[in-house]
Amino acid sequence: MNARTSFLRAGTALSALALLLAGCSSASGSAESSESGDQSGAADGPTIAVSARTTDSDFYTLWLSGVKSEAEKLGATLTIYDANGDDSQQILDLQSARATSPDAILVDHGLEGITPAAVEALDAGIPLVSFDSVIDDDRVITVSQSDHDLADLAGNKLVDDAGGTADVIYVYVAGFAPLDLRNEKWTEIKEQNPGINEVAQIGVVNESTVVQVAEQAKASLQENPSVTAIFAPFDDFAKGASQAVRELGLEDTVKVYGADISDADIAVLTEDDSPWVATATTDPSNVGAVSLRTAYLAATGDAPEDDVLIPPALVTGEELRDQGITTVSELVDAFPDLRTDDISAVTK
Ligand code: SR1
Repeated sequence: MNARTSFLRAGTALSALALLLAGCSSASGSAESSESGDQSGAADGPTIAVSARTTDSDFYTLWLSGVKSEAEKLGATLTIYDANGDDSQQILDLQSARATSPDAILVDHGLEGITPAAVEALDAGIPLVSFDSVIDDDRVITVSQSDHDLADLAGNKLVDDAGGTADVIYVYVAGFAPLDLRNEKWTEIKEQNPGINEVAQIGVVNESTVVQVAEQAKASLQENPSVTAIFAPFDDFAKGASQAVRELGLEDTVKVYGADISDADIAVLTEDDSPWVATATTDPSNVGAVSLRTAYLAATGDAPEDDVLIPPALVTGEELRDQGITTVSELVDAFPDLRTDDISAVTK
C-alpha cells in the first residue's frame, strides 16, 4: 500500500466511523449524508448509500439530482460518496458504505476494479444496484440507458445523413460500461455499412475531457481531411469534437453525432451552424430517479428486474431550434417518452 492509499484508507475509515457515531447526520470527507423526506418518512424509510465515481460533468450532476429528489419523495435516507474520478477512492468508498450496513448500495460508473469491494457488500447481504458500472457478479441489479439502442439511434443517423458513405473519426475510451456497450453497436453498424470508414479513434475521460478531446479531434481532422463525420457518443466527447470542428472552420463539411443532453448541450446543439447535429439521449435526472427507485425496491425486499433499461430518444438540433427548446425540462415536455415513471415504480 503506498502512502496516499494508506492515508485515504485511514481517512475513509475515520469518515465511516464519524458517520456511524453521528447517526448519518453529518457530512465528512468524500461522503455527504442527507436525510430526505419528512422526519417520519426518513425514520421509516430505507438507508441507501450512493457511490459515485465522479460528479464532475453535466450528466453525472443531473443524474445525482434525480437520485436525491426521488429519495426525498420516497423518504429514503441517502449517504452519498463522491470519489472525484479516483478509482482507488471509489473502492474505499464502497468499503466505507458496507461498514455502515445500509439497506442497499447504488454504484454509479464504477470501473472493473471495484468488483471485489462490491462482492464483499453482496456477501454481507447488502443488495447492490449498479448504474453504468462494470461489476462481474450475477447478484448485481443493473440499470442502464439501453446503450445499444442509444448507439443505434445516433450511429444510424450518421449513416443515413451520410448516405451510407463517410470517413469517420470515432471517440471512445474502453472500460466504461456504457461506452463499451455503445462500442459493440458501433462495431455492428460498421460491419453492416461498408461505406462507413473509421479512419481514426481518439478519446480521453478525465476532468478535462472536453478540452482534451477538442485537441485530439483537431489534430485528427488535420491529419484526415477527408473526414465528414465524428461519432462521439458521450456529451463531453461531442462538445470537444464540435469545438474542434468550429476552430478549424469545418462546420459546412463535418457533422458530429453525440449522446446525452443538458441545458448547456442544448445551447451547443442549437447554435447557428452547430457541427453537433444530433444526440441520442435519455433525461439524465429521470435516469437518476429510476436508479434510486430500483435501489429502493432492492432495499425494501421488492425484487426489481435484474436488468433495468431506460429507452433513449434521438433529438436533432433542428428539432430543438424549430420547437424553441432551450432547457431539458422543455425537452421532456416535448418528448414525454423521456419520462419513465413506470420503470421500477414503487407502490407504497
Ligand atoms: C464515461 S461514460 C459517459 C456516459 O455515462 C452515461 O451513461 C452518459 O450517458 C455518458 O455518455
